[in-house]
Amino acid sequence: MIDDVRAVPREKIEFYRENGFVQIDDVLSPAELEELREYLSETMGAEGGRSTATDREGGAYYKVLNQRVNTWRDHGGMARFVLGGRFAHIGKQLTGFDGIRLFHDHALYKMPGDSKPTPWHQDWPYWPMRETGAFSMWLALDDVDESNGCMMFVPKSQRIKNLKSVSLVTPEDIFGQAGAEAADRNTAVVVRMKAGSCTFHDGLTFHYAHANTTDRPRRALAIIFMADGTTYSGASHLCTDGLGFAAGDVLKGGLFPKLA
Ligand SMILES: O=C(O)CCC(=O)C(=O)O
Repeated sequence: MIDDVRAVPREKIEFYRENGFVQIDDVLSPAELEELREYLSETMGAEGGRSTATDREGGAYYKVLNQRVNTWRDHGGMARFVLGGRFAHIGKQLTGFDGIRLFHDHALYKMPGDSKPTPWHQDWPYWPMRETGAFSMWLALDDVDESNGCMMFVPKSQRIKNLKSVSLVTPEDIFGQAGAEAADRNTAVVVRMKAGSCTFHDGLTFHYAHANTTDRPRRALAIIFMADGTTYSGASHLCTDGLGFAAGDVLKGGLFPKLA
């Protein structure tokens, strides 16, 4: 397991709490990065299994993201990285939560060819949670910049609540929603990173990813974590449907393990 506990510098914690995102460099060693690339490639190429590919080649969503949810349920090597506590412990320090549970992971490839940007959105409105605070770790498996799908974040936009989810395929302008007036896209921070580095962002932080204009996939792994004690809202979601949760139940159990 990738489960060592790393101390996060105070200024990184303060930056996350103030701005709703932070960049953490070199969370994987070169050897770990190579190992994860191999597992990810095996997972993305596999048929069947317990993970879910959200679209097929040629589909509108696929042009935004070639995505596979819950790779850890398919591949022991992916589980080594996703369930290992390294990322969860960084998230625990950033958020200050008493405990951190896994919500899900997803492999996020931005494919070459007819690539579309990931439009500006917040993540939390897609998640079936009553409490805010859940967050994502987004790990670059390739060097990323504006040419192949690096992310941008609007600082302090995590303070904006009660917006509606936007479609990633036929994008609606989130900045035009009532309640979003305080978010200014002109303040967005472009986050270029080396492979093996990552960002953490709050589920409410406005973010965007550029289209991939190169001739190779942009590979990323994102892991979504939530505070221990987060409760189910009752909304439908791929990761909770059919599991018997009632609105108000704590999200826990074997598919949502406590990792930190
Ligand atoms: O990888 C991308 O293009 C977007 C990722 C994203 O929106 C997220 O991880 O929340």
